[in-house]
Parts: sequence; C-alpha cells; structure tokens
Amino acid sequence: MWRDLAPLGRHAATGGYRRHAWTPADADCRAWFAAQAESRGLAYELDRNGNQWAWLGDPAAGDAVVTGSHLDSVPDGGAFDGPLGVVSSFAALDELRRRGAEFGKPLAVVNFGDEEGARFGLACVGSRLSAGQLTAEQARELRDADGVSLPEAMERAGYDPGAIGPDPERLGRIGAFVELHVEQGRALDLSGDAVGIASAIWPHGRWRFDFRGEANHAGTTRLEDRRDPMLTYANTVLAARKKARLAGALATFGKVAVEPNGVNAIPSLVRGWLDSRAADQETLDRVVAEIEQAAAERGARDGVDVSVVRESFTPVIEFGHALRDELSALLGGKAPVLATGAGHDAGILSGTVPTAMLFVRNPTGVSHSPDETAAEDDCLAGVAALADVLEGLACR
Ligand code: HGY
Ligand code: MN
Ligand code: MN
Ligand code: MN
Repeated sequence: MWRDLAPLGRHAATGGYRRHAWTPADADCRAWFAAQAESRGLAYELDRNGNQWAWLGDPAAGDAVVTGSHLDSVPDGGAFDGPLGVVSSFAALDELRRRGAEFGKPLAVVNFGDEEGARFGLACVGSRLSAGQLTAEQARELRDADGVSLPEAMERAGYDPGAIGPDPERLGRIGAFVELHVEQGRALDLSGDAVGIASAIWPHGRWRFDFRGEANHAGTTRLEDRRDPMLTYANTVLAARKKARLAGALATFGKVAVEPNGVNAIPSLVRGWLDSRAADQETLDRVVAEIEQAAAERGARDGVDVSVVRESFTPVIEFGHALRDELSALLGGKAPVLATGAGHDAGILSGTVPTAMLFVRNPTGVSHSPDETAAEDDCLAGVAALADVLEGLACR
C-alpha cells in the first residue's frame, strides 16, 4: 500500500531511497501529492516555502485540523519515515468520508518540504521557515555538497523562492496539527501496541567538527612527522561513543568529508558531523562538551587543529497535554504515551500551534534504512486511529 501510493519505488537507489529536497525524486513525490489532492476534490495549495496543502473546506474559516508529515528521505532511507504519515492522512480522510462524517472545521493534509535536511544539512526547512524558526536570509545561505543554494535548487525545480519566510497567516488558520509517523524505535513492539501517542521529542542537534592537519605523502612521510586529521577524527568517534554510553545519551558521527580524499595522501582536512541527542538538555550539553574536549586533547597530541560549529539545534519539545490527552481519550485511553529522539515537523510547529503525534508500531525499530518497515495491519490501525482523532477534532 505505502510503496504503491507514494511513488517511492522508482527512487530506491542501492536499495534505499534518495528523495532529497528539490530533486527529481522529490518532484515525483510532490506530483503524487497534488494528484492525490485533486483526485479527492481537495483544494491544492503550494505555500511560499514549498510546503504542499490539500484542503477540505475553507481555510479562511480558521481553527483548521491539519494532518500530514513529509515525503523526503535521508540518503538510502526507508519507505515509511514520512510517507506513512502523508499516505495515512489521505487514507484517514477517505475513511471519514466513508463514515459520512460531517466536517465542522476545515481539514487539511500537508506535505512539509525538506524535513530530513539530507541535501542542505538542516532538518525541517519547510516547517522552520513557515514557523519563523529559520529566516529567509539564513535559508538563502544553505548550500548542498555541490554548492547549489536552496533558492537555486528551488528555482531549478520550478519553484519561486522569492517569498520564502515566515507564514504566520497560514499557521494562524490551524487549530490543531496531528502528525502520524512510523515509530523509529521498538517501544510499541515491546509494549505490544499498534499505535502510540508522543509525549516529547528529545533535545537534539548537529555539530560540524573540522580537523585540520597537514597534507602529505602517504608513502614517504614518517609516522612521527605526520599531522594526520584522520587519526584525530577516528579517536573522536571512539570518544563520542564512550561519552554517550556513560551518559545514557546518543552520539553519532554519520557523515564525513575528507580533503583531498586521495588514497595515497594524508588528508589536510577531515570534516565530521556529529548528531547528538539526550533525554534532557543538561545531559546533551555535557556529552557534546566532553566530545569536544576529547577532540581537542587528541588534536593537541596529533598536531591537528579542531574547530566545532553547532549547525542546528532543537530544544526539548513537550507536546501540549490538552491535545495529547484529547487524542488519548479519542483512542479510548489505551494508546501508550512515549517520547522519541527523532525530530519532526510536529516538533517545529508545536511552538506555534497545538500539536500532537501518533506513532505506528515498527516491528524492528529500524529507521533511516531501506530495511525500515511496518506491518500492513499496523498501518491500517494507524489510519483508523488517525480517522478517529480527526473525526473527534474536526467533525460535528
Ligand atoms: O533526524 C531526525 O530526527 C528526523 O528523522 N528528521
Ligand atoms: Mn527521518
Ligand atoms: Mn520523519
Ligand atoms: Mn516528522
């Protein structure tokens, strides 16, 4: 169902998906979204930041109930992270129509652009711009690995980046936003539940570590004469794992760039990106500081300069209890409530509109991988739960 409904299959590169912002794969997903809206007679809108909306009812009436997620992916990502939420939103709307629901408020399905930040390095670009958490100036500075700026990428994809920026009027129309998402963990699998409700998103961020050494010949430079940044980087990766383990936090160096990146050349520069997350701010701050210190100490030994830039950060998101409890009641009080370390557009929006999240069981917990999966029955249970929630929030 999910691979058919959202055109993901064509973009499975080396087994995983590469639906990155403003690429042809993204364009296919966007075309799919517009077609889904049109086939249901929903009013389609593309907003100033490239987010897509499919409206039932008049948005100007306000107090809209909005549901949706994202369609883009991480490199070699899976088929469910994002698309499950968008597809389930359309399917839940279909279910409400089957039930003969009478809508007392406008309802919309949304696809937020560039949630994963795979191309430009910042997550939730579409929702951050609309919520005013990323300025147009900051967005214009974003560049991909080929030096293409976000506005250029948008233009090449046929979108006008001229008006990117805060969208308070549109977000002011929203009375409640509910995002359904595949769980990126095994809590529901362990508890034996198909659907859960989010309580919070851990604080998390991305830090860029630059390790600058001295380029030299791999075949003629004595070990004692080297200033090898790869050595410092490798020891920093090991230190990050140790510090995170000791603190009960998470730390991942998942992306690296090496210059000049030649097999027979000692690098001049190794650039490593740290993703770190923890259940509370104090732990996160401490772990990152300890990793920075370990990098600096090892760099001093290796004759390597280390500099660190925090590229993005999201403080802890506590989803409001009122909407969360309303969802719980609408689901009969049986759905477990759980926190997550994964960032979401719902987290970004929660600072602006009442927001809640539903999670669907992931039997292996695996995500950000082609192996991500969810059982059909659980996906359908997610649709039914979302329909119940939307009916309770938007219908007479
Ligand atoms: O990285 C995250 O936490 C999310 O999947 N974008
Ligand atoms: Mn993701
Ligand atoms: Mn996601
Ligand atoms: Mn999300």
